[in-house]
Amino acid sequence: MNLQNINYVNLFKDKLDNSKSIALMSHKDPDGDCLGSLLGFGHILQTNGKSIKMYLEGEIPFNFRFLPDISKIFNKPDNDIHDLVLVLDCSDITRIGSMVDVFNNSKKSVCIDHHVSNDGFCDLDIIESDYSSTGELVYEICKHFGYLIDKEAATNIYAAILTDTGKFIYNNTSSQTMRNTAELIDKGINFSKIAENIYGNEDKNVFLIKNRIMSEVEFYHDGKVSLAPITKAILDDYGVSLKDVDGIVESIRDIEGVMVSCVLKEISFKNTKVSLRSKGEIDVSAISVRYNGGGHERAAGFNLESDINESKKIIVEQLRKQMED
Ligand SMILES: [Mn+2]
Repeated sequence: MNLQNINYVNLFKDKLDNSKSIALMSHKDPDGDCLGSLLGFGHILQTNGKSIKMYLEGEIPFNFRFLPDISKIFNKPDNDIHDLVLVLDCSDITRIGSMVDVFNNSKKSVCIDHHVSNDGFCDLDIIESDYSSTGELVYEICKHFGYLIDKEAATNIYAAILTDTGKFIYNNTSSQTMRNTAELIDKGINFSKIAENIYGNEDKNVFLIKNRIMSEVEFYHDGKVSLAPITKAILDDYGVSLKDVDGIVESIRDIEGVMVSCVLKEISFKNTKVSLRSKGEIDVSAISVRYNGGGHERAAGFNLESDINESKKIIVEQLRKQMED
């Protein structure tokens, strides 16, 4: 247990103990941590005698539909009034989308999150940015409360940690993450099956378009920059949507000699989304702040009010300047 601020965690326990009905929600466009922390916490509370209801806006990605309790998630807001709402893995309230109605109808709110940028929008905000994932934070809190954590809950928590640590390789993976993960394995989870479900189920057209885009990767500045544009035309060719095509910017970063990778996504005629990844020597957030974007040294993103070809010129030039500094 290394939760820095044990006081507020105990305040949280009082709120839980004094609540009969609890709503849980996480962010729209769900990912592994969003789903794993939501389902894991929901399951633990239910196992420990609480009445809960889970809410989430947006379609559940195909590869996460194996998660225990997934069918118990409500994807539309309702008029139910809850004593307490728990918001997981959301750095600001806009992330819950239309579930804001359920949030507003709840008597008390608690946020549990690991994003540094969290703006503290609940009555009690438990924000611990040292944690690999919201799932891991939820796990430690529940352990601290002495809640029973069974195999189904552990499966969900494991999925959260696995995905938010990039399969335990990002530097948010701590030795404590590994100890927590070992405890989850001891609860009997089938960790290789979990990984197979999440990572071994890519849609065929998504697989094909990614390979096509990567085969046309462009290199600049003596091979120090790799760049891949994703146009609307190519998405139409393969019948996939932009949100399905992720991971390319990481793949083209992992090439020998490349210091920064860039993916350009054509949102509309004068709107291009830029994603940058760095191996660490070049600070890509220095570029994104110039365009009102966010991120950190190794991963940053922003939008340009230019078409995709113009955006390419701007980025290649910005990266040249950044490398000369
Ligand atoms: Mn997360």
